[in-house]
Amino acid sequence: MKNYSDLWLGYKKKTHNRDCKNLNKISFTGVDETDAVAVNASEELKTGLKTMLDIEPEIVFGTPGVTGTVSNGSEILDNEEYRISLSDEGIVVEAKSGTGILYGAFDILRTVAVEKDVIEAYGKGIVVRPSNPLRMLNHWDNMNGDIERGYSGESFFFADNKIVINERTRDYARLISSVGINAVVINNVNVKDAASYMITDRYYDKLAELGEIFAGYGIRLFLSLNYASTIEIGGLDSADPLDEKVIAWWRTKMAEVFDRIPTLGGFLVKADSEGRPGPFTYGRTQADGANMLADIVKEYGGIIVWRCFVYNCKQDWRDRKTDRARAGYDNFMPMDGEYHDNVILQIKNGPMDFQIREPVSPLIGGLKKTNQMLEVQIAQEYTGHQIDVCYLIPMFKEILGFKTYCSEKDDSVADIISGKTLNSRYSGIAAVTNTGNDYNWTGNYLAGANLYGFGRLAFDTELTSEQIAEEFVRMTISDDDDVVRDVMSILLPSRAIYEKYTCPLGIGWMVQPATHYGCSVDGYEYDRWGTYHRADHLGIGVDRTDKGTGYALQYNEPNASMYNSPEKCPDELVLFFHHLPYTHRLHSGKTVIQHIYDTHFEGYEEAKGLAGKWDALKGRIDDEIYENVRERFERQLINAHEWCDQVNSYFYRKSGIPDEKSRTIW
Ligand code: GCV
Repeated sequence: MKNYSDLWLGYKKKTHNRDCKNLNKISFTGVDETDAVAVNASEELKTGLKTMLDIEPEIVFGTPGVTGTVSNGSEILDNEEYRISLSDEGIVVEAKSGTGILYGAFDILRTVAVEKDVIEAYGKGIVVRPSNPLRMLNHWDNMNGDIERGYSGESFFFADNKIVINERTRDYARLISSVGINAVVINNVNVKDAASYMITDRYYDKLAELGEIFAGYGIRLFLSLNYASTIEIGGLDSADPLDEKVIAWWRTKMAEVFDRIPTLGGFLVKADSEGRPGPFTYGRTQADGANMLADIVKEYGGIIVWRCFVYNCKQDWRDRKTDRARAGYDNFMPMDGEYHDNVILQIKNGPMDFQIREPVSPLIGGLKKTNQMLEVQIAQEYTGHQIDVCYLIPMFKEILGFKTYCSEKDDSVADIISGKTLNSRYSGIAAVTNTGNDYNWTGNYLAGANLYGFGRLAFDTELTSEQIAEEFVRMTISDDDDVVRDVMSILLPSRAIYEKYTCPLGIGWMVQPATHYGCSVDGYEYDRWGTYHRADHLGIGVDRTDKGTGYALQYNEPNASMYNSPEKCPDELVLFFHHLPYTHRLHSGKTVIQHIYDTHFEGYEEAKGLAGKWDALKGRIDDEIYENVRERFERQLINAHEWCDQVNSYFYRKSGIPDEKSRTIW
């Protein structure tokens, strides 16, 4: 008996497509039986179709290299593209690689699982090409089994400083490849202690085994790297990227690493960030550090994903000049064009840190000659800890759709990370993941929608939040149309509701510093992290205009002018960019203070509405799922209630302005 859920690979009995003769014979064209990924695709199809429809398909492997797919740019995408068409007697899946075939197989299984008609879906033939070359999950798993910002149990990769490989490992690979993930970083970006020894004999065999399992599902294994490994494990006294001894050490080390872990894709590096070592110590730039490693791993086909989360985390709260929001741009823009072609800069979606609302980082669309990757977070660090329901796909859609004005056309974030805008060699999207060894993988069962949705969206940025939510519900909870409608009506507004009862108008933070869950309006106000709301008795917000920190000017025009002006700035971000009186009137017609009161009262009421909708599902869905989410809603309501009352009371006490509607404020 498995101690974990199959999630969307649960393959329940289906009624539609039972008489579809084409499902009896599925031909794979472009690969043969020697391709391990295609063999896994065939197994998956057999299991899925047998369980869902009681069909035992004949799988016919074709000849390698006869595919008609054409190359148009990215080698990764060429290999992952697939075509599905109907033949007289069956279905043909065509691709250049086993991975393309596997994605085609999962496409068919999804069509059946959501009860779509196979003939209709493939009758005219489809060609599917992923939107982004790299679609990555970043685990923040520590080798002792803890997960930094993990809300769903312990790591399933590590326990007691050992690597764990079991049935769950393969099923994890199946789950994430089924939604199109093709890269996974298994360890925390904060590489310390045992994790520094990941690139030593202690772990090579297990990593090689893990890499093989992932490779069988078209996924490349990546590791987070301790930038100061030369000191930490190499016995040198420096990690200066220009020091010959350091370079020589890495050369030898990387030769060994890629020899022992042949499937390795490369490394993720957090340097000069929150106490982690980096090139700044030696007066070198981020480009010096990234390029040194990239040049060495290049001969093994490796890439260096280098994080841009570099800022001063020891700020004095009295200092109004230093602005953490500026830091990414200030530290990385000056070297645009200097990063080598197997370096990718991984940029958090906002300039601060995964708040419920932030502007898009100006680095994205600022950098014009550098490979870029967007980093989002599905681990709900600031968005409810997988206790509160917060379906994040609508937020990711907004980010992807953001127009950066970096070029005359194809200038959205989605365009840039797809590689189209800058013709980048490598690009894509990564999510800090939300999984752990809980039975349902993600703590709150509904948080599974973020894992599912991230993968689907990374693969196809055109999908809508609604489409993704519907697929998730149909494949994991129920096919019943009423249930699907009801669960979707919980997921879809949940991010907006979470935003309403937490921090207003883009200001962010106001959380308990120790956990990042629960309200504490001044929790970060007098701390060193550069995260302030600057509220006084007259107003609130951070002046990031040309008269303040100047952050707004880091954007391309017309975004810079829009954000720089309190009149033009969108309401939802107005306190991120401006310090405004409580009486300032928003575009909505409300004053800032009335907006705060209204959204908090509404947010709490709406959260109760979501919980009520969930209650009404009792008996209509699996009891275990029902109870799991019900219990979390209970906690969410306590949380939302606290946020509502604390925020409203705080600002009433600061401003002295009463609520127009005379509701209870403490
Ligand atoms: C992995 C935030 C989190 C840290 C995290 C860091 C990062 O500061 O609170 O836990 O560290 O971001 O993204 O590196």
